[in-house]
Amino acid sequence: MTEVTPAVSESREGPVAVLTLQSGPVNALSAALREGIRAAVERAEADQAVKAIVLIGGGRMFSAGADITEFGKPPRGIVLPDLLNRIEGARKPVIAAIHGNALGGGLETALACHYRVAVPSAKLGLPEVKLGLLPGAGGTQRLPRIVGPRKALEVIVGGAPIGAKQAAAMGLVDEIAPEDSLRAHAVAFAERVVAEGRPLTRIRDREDRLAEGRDDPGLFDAFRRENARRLRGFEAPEACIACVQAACTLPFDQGLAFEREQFLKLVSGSQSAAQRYVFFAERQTARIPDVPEDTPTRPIAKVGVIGAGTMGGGISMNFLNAGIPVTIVETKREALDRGLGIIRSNYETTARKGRLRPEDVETRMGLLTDTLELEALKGCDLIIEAVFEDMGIKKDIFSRLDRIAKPGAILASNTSYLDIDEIASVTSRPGDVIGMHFFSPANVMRLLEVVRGARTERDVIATAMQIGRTIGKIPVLVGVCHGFVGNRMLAERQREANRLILEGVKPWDVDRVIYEFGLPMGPFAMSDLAGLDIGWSRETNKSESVRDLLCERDRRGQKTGAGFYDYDAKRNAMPSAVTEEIIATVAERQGVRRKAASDQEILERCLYPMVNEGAKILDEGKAIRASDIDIVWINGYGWPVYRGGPMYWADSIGLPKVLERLRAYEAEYGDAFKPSPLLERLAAEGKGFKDL
Ligand code: 3H9
Repeated sequence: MTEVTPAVSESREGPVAVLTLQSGPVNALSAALREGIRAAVERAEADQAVKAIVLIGGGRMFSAGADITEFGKPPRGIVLPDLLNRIEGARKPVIAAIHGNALGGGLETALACHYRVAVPSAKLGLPEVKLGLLPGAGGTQRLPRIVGPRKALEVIVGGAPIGAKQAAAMGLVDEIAPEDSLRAHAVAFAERVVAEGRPLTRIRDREDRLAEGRDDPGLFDAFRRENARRLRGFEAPEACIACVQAACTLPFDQGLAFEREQFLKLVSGSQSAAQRYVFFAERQTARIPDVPEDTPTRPIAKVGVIGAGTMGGGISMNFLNAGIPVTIVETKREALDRGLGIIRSNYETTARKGRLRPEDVETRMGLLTDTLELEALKGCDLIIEAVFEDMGIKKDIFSRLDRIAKPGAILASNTSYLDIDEIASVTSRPGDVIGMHFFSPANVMRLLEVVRGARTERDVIATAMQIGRTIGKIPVLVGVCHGFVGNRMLAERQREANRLILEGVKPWDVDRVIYEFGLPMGPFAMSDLAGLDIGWSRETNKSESVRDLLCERDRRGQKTGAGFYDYDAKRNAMPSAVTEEIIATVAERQGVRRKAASDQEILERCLYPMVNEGAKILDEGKAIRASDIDIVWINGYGWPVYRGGPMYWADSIGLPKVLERLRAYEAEYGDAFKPSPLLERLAAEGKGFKDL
């Protein structure tokens, strides 16, 4: 007989039954845990000697909520809403004792209790919206009854957790317990409730805080308007808002029923499936088959950054934000001063917006040393080169670094395209060389492509991945190839977008289709933002492409007030007749046949080659798994998370269909659309990238 560890352990402290949740690393509310709680609560209720019940989490936290792996499977055991109604209806006071996290169903469980105590470091939140869901166990009905609908909207639609002290200020937590004695404090609290004969406060019975929403029903539409841009394309936020609104208009039980109906709709929909996939995919990126989790890492106490331009400055800020000192090197004083000025003004802007304390601006700037001497990097544990994309310059820097850097220092390049192995070849320590490709703006974008060279040591890889996480990035390991994963796939889209406009599709129509699909902007708006003259110069100009001709006319993108689009003083983009004329000229010179394309064709021709390239990347082993590619696109390029990334999206369409369209375009346009052997094979076997 196998022994089953009970999901809930029961103990007694005088008249108080203490029920400790013990289920995996995060106390996810699986069927076993739900049943365990129900049984333990019922036993405690039936026991005459028990006067109050404390629910507390064993291990790291109270609970991270519903077990996400159960969604999409047939329901087992008591459902969470019923369990929580059962707890709320208990005839003895139930007290939630919270440490670590109380998230989603975890917080909903606490809300069903009659009282809540928490340690100061605890985090409380309803992050369901990030999984394409809504709090489906009473959260949308109970939270507004305790904090008011306005705050409830922020917490539920925002999805960000709040600290225990803030939660106490909102009335969500009744008492703050000392950090190291939660259990004893919660038991004492329970004893006091019993001794004083305090009532069983059931949130369901509270109406007072709902007045805010009843007196001002316009607040919901105002919230919708204020957040429209951020929430574009997502289904869950609107459902969350509708539920909070329902809390103000319907009796509690009807509100619960409405919430349940909305939850079931979302949980069976495609957006939540994609967002749940992304949740696990993000965690997968840390798993590298030949670099196990216990691989030793090198300590990183001091970082050097070469180049104080936009990238170098942004990269430095990440480390300063994490309290790691940075030495930043430039070749010219003016460039260095300009770079430092931008870093400072970025911090000051953040402080003005109230997102950074003014004294922290100085603390962070105080961690930054500026210098014109590369030798100053000799004490650094990690040196990141972020200079112009030129192999000659990079090789020169790395051969000098080889002489300067201390033994064991990690030498990283922020190159977006160049061959890390060639860069490493000029050093006597190629095992210490790695790519760390940040995305612009480097202090904001969460993606970090960690580029593994042929000879990069495993502990160097482990260290780069770990330091990436320390500075708040999502590091994804990729292999050496032109443009790595992200830019290599982007190049496919860019090429096809350019072909489309030569055929007569307007750039703004290509951009519109991509934007409506859910990306933040289309290829031409993106080019204008980045600057059309990256890698272009008047001297080497061949006047062959649309870009060449735009640059010749000084239409170099947003910064010059014109590029593919015309821009007004507020940088609003407007279609441009000049661009249309330039495109027509180039198309005629190149003899491109003009033809119309439907929105569907625009979408397929821009995105299917990316998927195809992703398949080649997998086939060549340049990405470990398809979901890593999805994480690159979501976090580096703003691929809509509710579509799960390009590879997941292709799976959801069905690879046979993608293959069929690629073949059709191949017949018309040639090799650019030639399906990759991997895609052919998976389609033939009726499989998807998810099955690799
Ligand atoms: C919900 O509650 C719906 C209800 O309203 C309605 C129901 C009717 N389930 O992240 P970590 C796994 S929806 C299953 O590395 P950390 C995770 O995959 C839920 N598994 O730890 C990982 O597994 P592995 C709303 C989960 O310390 C391991 O646990 N709640 C769940 O960096 C450790 O996780 C949320 O959205 C889960 N709920 O971060 C919260 N949570 O070791 C989701 C985690 O195999 N969770 N796992 O890779 C989190 O945000 C973070 O896990 C947390 C801890 C901040 C709690």
